[in-house]
Amino acid sequence: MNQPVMGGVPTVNAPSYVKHQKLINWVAEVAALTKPERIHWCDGSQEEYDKLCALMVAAGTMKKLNPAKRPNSYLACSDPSDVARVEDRTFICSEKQEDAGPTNNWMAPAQMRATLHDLFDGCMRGRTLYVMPFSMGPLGSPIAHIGVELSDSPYVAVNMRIMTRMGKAVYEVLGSDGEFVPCVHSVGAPLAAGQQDVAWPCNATKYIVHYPETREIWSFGSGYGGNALLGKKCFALRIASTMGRAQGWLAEHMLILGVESPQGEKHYVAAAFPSACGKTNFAMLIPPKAFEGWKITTIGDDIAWIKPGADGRLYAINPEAGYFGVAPGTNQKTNFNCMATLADNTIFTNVAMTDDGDVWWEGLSKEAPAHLIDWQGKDWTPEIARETGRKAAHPNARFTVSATQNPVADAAWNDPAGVPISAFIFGGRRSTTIPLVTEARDWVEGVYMAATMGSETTAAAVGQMGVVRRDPFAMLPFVGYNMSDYFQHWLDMGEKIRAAGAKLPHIFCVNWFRTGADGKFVWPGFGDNMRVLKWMLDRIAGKAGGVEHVFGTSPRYGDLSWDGLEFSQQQFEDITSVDKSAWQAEFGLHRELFDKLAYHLPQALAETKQRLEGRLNA
Ligand code: O2Y
Ligand code: MN
Repeated sequence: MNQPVMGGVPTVNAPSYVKHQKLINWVAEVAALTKPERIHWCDGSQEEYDKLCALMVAAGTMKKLNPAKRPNSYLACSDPSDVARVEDRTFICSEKQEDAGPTNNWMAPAQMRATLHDLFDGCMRGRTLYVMPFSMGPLGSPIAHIGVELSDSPYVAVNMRIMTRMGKAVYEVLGSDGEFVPCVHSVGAPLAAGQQDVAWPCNATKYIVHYPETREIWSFGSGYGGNALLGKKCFALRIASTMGRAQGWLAEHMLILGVESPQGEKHYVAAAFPSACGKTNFAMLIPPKAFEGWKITTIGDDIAWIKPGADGRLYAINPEAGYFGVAPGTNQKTNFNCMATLADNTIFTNVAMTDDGDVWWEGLSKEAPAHLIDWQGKDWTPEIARETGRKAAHPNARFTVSATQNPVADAAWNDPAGVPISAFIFGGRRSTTIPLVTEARDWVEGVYMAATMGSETTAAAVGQMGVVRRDPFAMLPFVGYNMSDYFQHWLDMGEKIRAAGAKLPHIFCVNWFRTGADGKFVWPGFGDNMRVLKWMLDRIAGKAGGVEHVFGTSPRYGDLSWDGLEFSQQQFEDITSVDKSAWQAEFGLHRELFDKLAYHLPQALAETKQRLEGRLNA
């Protein structure tokens, strides 16, 4: 890892297998600016991963978990100030402000470049700059794209190895002049000569910056999740959404799952939910006993890249290679397959540690252990929790684990061709108003449903929790350009598929989260969501009934299969009823959204709103 230092900056010393001169020059440029002590070109090997983990254990960044309980696994605990995505510090720096739109923070690129230049100047002093080539999607897939992240965080390097196809093989696809998205990341904590490092270096000043026109990402000050693993939200959603718009494809905040009937009929559906609404659980769902013979398999749990295939249909890949899921609430009952996935080879972040060297988080077991070390390194007992309300794990605590460990990974999860999408599902967390499931009457009404989605906020982003915010397509923090142009892109994609004579995916809107008078969820959710999925497949096959209402078609009580579940007609009413006054208020909120997005708002959506409101009031 050590390299000769020339005038305070290490020589680049690219390995001989790196043939891409532009990439080598860029690494040299960034090194000249950031002034790391050494440069390490990641090869993505297990040996490299093990060495970096050992280095972090020695530095106090990670603890090795008891190998008898959790083989090959680690716990990292972040600085308490660095625990989630920072949306208020996330910027889309397009030349024109209107191209970022009213839902994104914006700064002129030249001004941002000047600000970042000062921050990045010498920011890696005393640290190693890791060069990480990665493919989002199977190597060489026509749907995949390549990025290279430069980071001074070994935690980022090991997480990127799990979350992306990272390493030497990427250079073969890149060749001498292949395209890549340059991603620069620093924790923003330079070390003076002899200065002792802290366990989780970071900086109070944070910038997560995207230049959509030049397709670059620069991230400063945070070492956590979506702020630092730049292949994920920054590339696979914000930058990729701009690439998709220019090139005629979709980059979406969607899980992808396969659903196969006992007769062997198989469909793939892509589903968008806001952060921390149970996407990983849905992607790994186990059907209830009464659904003997039905199989659910996972392609991806968070992001989908979707391109038209030769037959005009939409084909999707999961651009990621692992899961960075929320730990709290995950247990054998809520997500058995996930717990099996986490049995070994996992990095946990901000969960608690048991006295025998394993991990624990709220919701893992009914009873908490008598003693834990919490995510902040403090003693924790159930009594302390009762007295202070202090959680053992941070609510946004995460696991990083390879998709290959998922026992229900779909056979095609790594298929470069992707899988054909039969339906899109859009969901939000709403305690009132939105019915359990509604099928849109057509593509435009489906786009309207997705565009006007709202959801109660969760811990995945810094900010107030539990307030309803509009979250179009579950993409509010992730569209890398003007939201109204994004709506138009969806409408255009529908037109293109129709023009190609291909079948359009059906569009459904779901809400698992309606609550009763006691404030508790009425719908059991989890495995029982299979009942809703089956209705969708039957709709696609043209064999399920429903009732058409103002916003589309929903099942009647008798249209869902209730085998093995006691769920009364009244309970069904409670989660499917369409309350006129609640919907009038809802349309008021749609109007507020459309007022905000008035610039370039597609006429088709304004007309759809008028038509639906007219129907409601008729
Ligand atoms: O950076 C974080 O705190 C996690 S954000 C995240 C991670 C995995 C999947 N989705 C999300 C999200 O915020 O949507
Ligand atoms: Mn997500």
